Amino acid sequence: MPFVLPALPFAMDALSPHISANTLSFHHGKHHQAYVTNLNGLIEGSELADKSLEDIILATAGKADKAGIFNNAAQTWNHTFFWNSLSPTPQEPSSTVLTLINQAFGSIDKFKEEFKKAGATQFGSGWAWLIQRKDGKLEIVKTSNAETPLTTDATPLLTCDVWEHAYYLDYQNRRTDFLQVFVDHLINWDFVAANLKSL
Ligand code: MN3
Repeated sequence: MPFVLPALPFAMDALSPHISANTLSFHHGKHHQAYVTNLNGLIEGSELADKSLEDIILATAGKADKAGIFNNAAQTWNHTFFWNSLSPTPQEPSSTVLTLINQAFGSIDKFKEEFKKAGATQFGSGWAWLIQRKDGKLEIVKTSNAETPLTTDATPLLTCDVWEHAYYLDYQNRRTDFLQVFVDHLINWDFVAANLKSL
């Protein structure tokens, strides 16, 4: 079965004014859709055609001759994870999440600073992530282009897309302003809590 673009988990205007309906309509309806369409075209009739998205990502990661499939599969997965990382209503971290944040970063404000820094210093296109290591500790990492922590033994908890298409219509070149809005207004802390692995 071909992959299908998942519906956004909120209305197109639900994140306004932080992320406009105009940005979301292009980002979801054009960019995310293109990754899904490209992926379906690339795997059609191949041994990957009946595999899960996660299995396709793992099977093609790091293989130069499969870069096209990896890029489109990982971007399909990363974008769905990004939509779920966003909340239309302000949220606070649960006590469990807050304890882990404080252990790893010292405070929620320090977490926000480090997350913003990761996104701002990702040269070119990519992603900022909050991940959970195998020992349970939280960490912030950044990845280039389509790269995703899904291919490591860490558990992704939260992501912010820092490709220009994620923010340019609303913030132009001001990626840091977009990241500030993300950490202050948009984080879906319930999603972070749901992604924590039980130790
Ligand atoms: Mn994007």
